[in-house]
Amino acid sequence: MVSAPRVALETTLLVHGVPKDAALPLFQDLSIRIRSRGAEPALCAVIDGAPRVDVSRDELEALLAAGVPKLNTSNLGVALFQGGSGATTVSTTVELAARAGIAVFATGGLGGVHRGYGVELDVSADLLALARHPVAVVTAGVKSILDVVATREALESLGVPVIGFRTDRFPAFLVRESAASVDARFDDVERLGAFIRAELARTGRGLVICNPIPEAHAVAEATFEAWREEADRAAREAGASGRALTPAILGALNRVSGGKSLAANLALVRHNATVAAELAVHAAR
Ligand code: PSU
Ligand code: MN
Repeated sequence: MVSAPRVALETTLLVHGVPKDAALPLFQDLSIRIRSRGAEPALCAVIDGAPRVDVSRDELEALLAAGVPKLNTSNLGVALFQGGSGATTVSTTVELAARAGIAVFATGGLGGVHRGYGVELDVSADLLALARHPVAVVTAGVKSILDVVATREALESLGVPVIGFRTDRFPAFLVRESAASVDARFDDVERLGAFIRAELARTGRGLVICNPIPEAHAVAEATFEAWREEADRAAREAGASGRALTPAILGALNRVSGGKSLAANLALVRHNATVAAELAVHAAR
């Protein structure tokens, strides 16, 4: 019997991106959705120095209890070498997934260029990793706590194809559209799956599949902007920087929005998992 195509999932989103009590139910929910479309979830992490793409529910529970660090491209190798454990971001999930032969990965929103570059430089390792590893990342665009237009430009500079699934606009996480556009639009899941297969084989590099947040859960841009400004201020006043900045802003956003940003975040991740599973099935044919 031929095994089902796998859909990679990341652990940073679960361990650092949502409140602790939301993580296990979210993982269960994503797993059910992925299986319902004929694929297998492949949760990625580093556990006791081993790169893993088959993390179980119990192992995730242990990672949550231990409060493991975030691993991006720069600290992955040290964790592996020293026998440590950690949660993979988009950057390290694509690395582990590619090595395991997994073609499709579902996340929430990509990391990218933080606001205020020019004053300070904070660019996510996610961007370069996409240009290096042959995995298609299904995302609701770029986290709109970032500079969305600058991030879109950076993807262009890195030569990463940015595909809109049923959209012409580059989505911005909880907001359905941004000022930026995509390289091409696909409306048919079978055709996009075939493109993913062809493009990964052709280049050996990654691509971004933009799947906007479902209309029913989307947040109006002005509303989001008001939340974001307050959350950004709170995170910076609390002294968050470097790897801690993104989780701090997401946590503050949840408080400032009275839980609405979290509900929207969960909705878009679920939607991405469903679409990713369908694409994985078609990409494998
Ligand atoms: N998208 C979400 N929630 C998250 C993240 C993305 O909806 O928590 C995580 C991903 O793991 C992404 C990381 O790779 O944030 C980016 O962090 P940084 O900006 O430090 O590279
Ligand atoms: Mn950063």
